[in-house]
Amino acid sequence: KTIKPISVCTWNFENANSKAWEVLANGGNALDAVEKGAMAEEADIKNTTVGIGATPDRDGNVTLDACIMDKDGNCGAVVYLQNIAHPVAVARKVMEETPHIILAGKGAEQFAYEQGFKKTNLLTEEAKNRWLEWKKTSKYETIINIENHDTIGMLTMDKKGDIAGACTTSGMAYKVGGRVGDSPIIGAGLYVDNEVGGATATGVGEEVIRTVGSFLIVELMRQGKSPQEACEEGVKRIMAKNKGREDFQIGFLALNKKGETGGYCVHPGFTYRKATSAGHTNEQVDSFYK
Ligand code: SD4
Repeated sequence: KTIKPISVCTWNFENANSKAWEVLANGGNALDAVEKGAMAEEADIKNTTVGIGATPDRDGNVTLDACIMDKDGNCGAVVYLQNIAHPVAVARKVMEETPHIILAGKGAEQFAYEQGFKKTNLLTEEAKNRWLEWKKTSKYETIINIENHDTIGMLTMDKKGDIAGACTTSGMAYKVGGRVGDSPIIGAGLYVDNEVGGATATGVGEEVIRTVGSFLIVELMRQGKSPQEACEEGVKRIMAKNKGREDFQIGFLALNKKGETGGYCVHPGFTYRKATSAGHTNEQVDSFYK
């Protein structure tokens, strides 16, 4: 049976997903594909939720969260990382070069310098001006599908049929200083089990952490659900804890060993990008609220 490589990521991140696909199409492995794909998004100054150009916390500090997970269940993460443009690459170094899984804040930053990463100012003039404007009212609310919702979660399967995943973000815009979301938390924002598949999340991380969302979705697939059914159940679990609440978005994306994908979200608007040898597409995702 021939295995068909595939790359998917949250939202319509064409460049990032094309980058990951390029790695796979050239015979590269799933881990390199997710790292290179996620790094392409981190480098994009226009994305205000990932890497350079990201929106700061309410004190004006850009703090980044990222994680990565490979086919053997190895994983690495950085949380509350400042001044480093490629947190996903640092997360990979944590996985490969230390006996640990998560490094935080100053320690993560110091480790990054030791690994050869350069100090970079992540706060662009545009982001700073938007923050100064925000400070006039200091109203903390998330605008569904617009603000706070451009985290990239990426899942790939290579020609050997191995799966890897990565997730990288600056988290919620104008978050409280020190806040860490779901994205770098293994099992919440990302989970991969090479026997079953992988899942990743975007949206209000607090809700994803409460249900250990990505781990839940992988476990549901292990029990026989399709990626689509598993993502629907994941969102339903969250909504069961938030009866009647309509003020937040969550999007889940999943991939199984057959190369099947699925996604589901709370509100219409979440999409994912998919690349296979058949082409590159934007996939619309069904939602809990219509
Ligand atoms: C977080 N889940 O920090 C992230 C935010 C996000 O698109 O997904 N933004 O809670």
